[in-house]
Amino acid sequence: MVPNLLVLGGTTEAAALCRELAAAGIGGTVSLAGRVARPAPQALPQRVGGFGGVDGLIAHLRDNCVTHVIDATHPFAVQMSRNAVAACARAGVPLIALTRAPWEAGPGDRWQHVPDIAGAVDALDRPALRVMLAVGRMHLAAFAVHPRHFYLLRLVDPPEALPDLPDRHVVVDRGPFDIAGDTALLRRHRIDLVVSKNAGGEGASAKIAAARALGLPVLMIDRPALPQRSETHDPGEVLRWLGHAGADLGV
Ligand code: 3Y8
Ligand code: NAP
Repeated sequence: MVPNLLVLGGTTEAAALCRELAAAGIGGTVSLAGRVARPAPQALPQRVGGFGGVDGLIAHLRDNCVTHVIDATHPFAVQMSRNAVAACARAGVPLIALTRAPWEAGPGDRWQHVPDIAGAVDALDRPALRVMLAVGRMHLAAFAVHPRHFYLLRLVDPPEALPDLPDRHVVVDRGPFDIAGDTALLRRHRIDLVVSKNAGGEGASAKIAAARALGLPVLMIDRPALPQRSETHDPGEVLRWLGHAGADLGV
């Protein structure tokens, strides 16, 4: 069949996959939630906004004659991934996830693993520190229970309102980030501790390497559990999977 893909995007890997699909002349659409004001342009036609839960996604698959779904969302985008598994199973549309391996601590890393955002908040119940809180905008309010710390916040968009973190500095920037830049940022703000999701991949890893270089501890937020589905870390495997799943790739 002639493929008509739906790529659930929002990551570096999704953007790279879209470039490969477009170069191969494979038709599809990349989808974003609409979390940020000016999403980066993508190599495939883009749709922005939720589908309306599982039923909304099923209707989207049907109404747009989607032949295959590639879930290339962030490992912390668990609701989207759960919905994709449920919708594709009910609609009978093949699904594969393009993910990236979690980071693993190496020599020189001083990581304390916590299970989730709440675990990171609990782990900050200690005397005043200077904390780089690079977990985005959506979870900042949870940290307001520990106002004594200085927080270096990095956000994609200028914040309309910020939770009650009285001692903070906001950096508005979007990744992918680089090690030299993040090392300078940690130094400039005399950071004692970095809080990070275990995003994996390259785009968010600079702050982890910078913390290692500066001998700083990291509160590493482990990934939430994701539903069982076909997964790969390799965009080339996605193209092979498409061929095996009946897509006529014209090659
Ligand atoms: C809207 C779409 C690309 C994609 C780039 C990746 C790398 C750079 C690093 C830090 C950590 C953080 C955050 C981060 C990174 C990539 C990737 C990644 C982390 C964009 C994008 C969208 C989003 C949504 C945004 C979240 C936020 C998370 C900032 C595009 C730029 C912290 C994740 O303001 C908000 O509401 C922001 C929300 C979800 C997490 C949060 O809870 O706040 N990403 N990020 C996507 C959509 O609408 O569907 O414009 O490109 C994409 C990228 N952000 O093309 O190279 O692949 O992970 N994104 C984290 O890792 O903790 C920043 O500052 O060090
Ligand atoms: P989430 O909590 O898993 O999803 C919440 C709802 O947002 C979903 O049920 C869906 O709404 C909508 N949604 C999420 N991703 C979507 C997409 N790609 N296209 C269309 N709708 C989407 O999602 P999230 O963690 O907020 O992540 C949102 C986006 O940011 C995703 O594209 C993700 O890849 C990207 N991102 C997230 C993080 C992170 O730390 N969470 C980091 C980097 C990038 P409906 O139920 O209405 O369909």
